[in-house]
Amino acid sequence: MFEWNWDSVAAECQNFIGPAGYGFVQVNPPQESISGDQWWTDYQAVSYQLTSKHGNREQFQNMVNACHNAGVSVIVDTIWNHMAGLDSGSGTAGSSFTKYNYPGIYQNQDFHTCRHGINNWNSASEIQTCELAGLADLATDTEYVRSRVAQYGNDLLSLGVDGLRLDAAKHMPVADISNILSRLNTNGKTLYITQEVVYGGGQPVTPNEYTQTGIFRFMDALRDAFTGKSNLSDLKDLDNRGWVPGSQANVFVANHDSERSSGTLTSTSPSNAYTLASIFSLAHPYGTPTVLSSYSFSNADAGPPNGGSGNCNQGSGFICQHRWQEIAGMVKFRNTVGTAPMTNWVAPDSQRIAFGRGSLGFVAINNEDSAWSATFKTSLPDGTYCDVIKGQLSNGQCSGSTFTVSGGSFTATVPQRGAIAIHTGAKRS
Ligand code: LAG
Ligand code: CA
Repeated sequence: MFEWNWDSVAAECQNFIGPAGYGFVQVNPPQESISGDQWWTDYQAVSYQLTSKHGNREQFQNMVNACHNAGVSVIVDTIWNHMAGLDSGSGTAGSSFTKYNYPGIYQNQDFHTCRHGINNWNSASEIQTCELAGLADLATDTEYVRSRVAQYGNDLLSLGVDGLRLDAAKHMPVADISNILSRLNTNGKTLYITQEVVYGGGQPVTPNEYTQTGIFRFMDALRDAFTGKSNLSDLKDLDNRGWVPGSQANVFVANHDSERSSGTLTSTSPSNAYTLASIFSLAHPYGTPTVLSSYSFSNADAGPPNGGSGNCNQGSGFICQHRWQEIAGMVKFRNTVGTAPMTNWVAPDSQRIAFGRGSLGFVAINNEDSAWSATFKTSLPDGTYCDVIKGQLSNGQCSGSTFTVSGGSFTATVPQRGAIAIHTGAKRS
């Protein structure tokens, strides 16, 4: 829920995120950061006080509780690699700082001695000890920094946080991250960890070194397929590409950085590409999908509309991808199919695919400019199913169209640049 404040996330957990069946909600960095209207001030940490543009400690705690009450776990974006890069300033909780001196927390000796940007991306030591975007790079190899970062992590866990996005993980050696993680008091809870390790061809720091990592090459592969640069039909098996195993992979169609970069899929991409890619990410067994929910902008630096008080009202400026029927419908599909294997794969041409997930669900994606009518073989039980791309099952009725499975097959017309999906959790009769 990119840039939604704590009060609005709390409400959305109860109003939609929980009932829709999402397992987790991921929120922005909650720690004190530099002030300013731009969204990226969050990534310039000033202290570990939970007073940010998104709310205070009490509001944060209230959000965690509200989401938990709605059955939703909470993932927090955390910044372990660096502190603010501005020469000086004061933070969202009022703390004054100068670069390399954040009073009461870190001083000069707590930062790596490389005091310039990363120039040589062929050098692991530059990537990990020099300054990403000029941000003061913490000496995560030292006892003090590790213990201080872990203290912050433990504070979040004490408030009930269930998972962490490790911002700029690529810029910290795996050994430093695992040392800090080992200091967390999880009380037996398995934390959901997703590490930001952007793949760079030929670079010495690779996602495969890290367990539990975001798969940026998944994002690129979907962009290429849905813009016709590569074959959708080549995305059948994603465990054979040298990416991390699916069980360790966090996949997404976009994140807050990619939607501000050129040549990426965004919610306004032509030919329904973003929606189709999102459907694919939720249907395919590889990885654990994240759905970005973001806001419209004309200036890439601009902070959220409505002061970050997120809502899905018409004209709010929040895009609310998490509420789109195609996406929310596929969340329930995924919850229904679980780990069932891919079955009955067909790809009659390079931009048309269909597959089942065991005997629990079936999806067809048509990335062509003409409709695709076909009879699909499936192991779903006989019956009439809601097309969850078009609507949901409520009070025994489908709000969209239906398909009828009989004797191991069903006939459907998949709209041009469209998809259909059925599953046993939305079986009408
Ligand atoms: C991330 N993952 O590893 C975040 O996903 C990404 O959004 C963060 O960059 C980055 N790492 C650092 O945490 C964002 C903006 C940057 C911004 C930075 C710090 O994309 O543009 O840099 O947050 O606020 C800004 C200015 C830079 C300046 C820097 C330091 O844009 O020009 O050098 O601040 O003052
Ligand atoms: Ca570093």
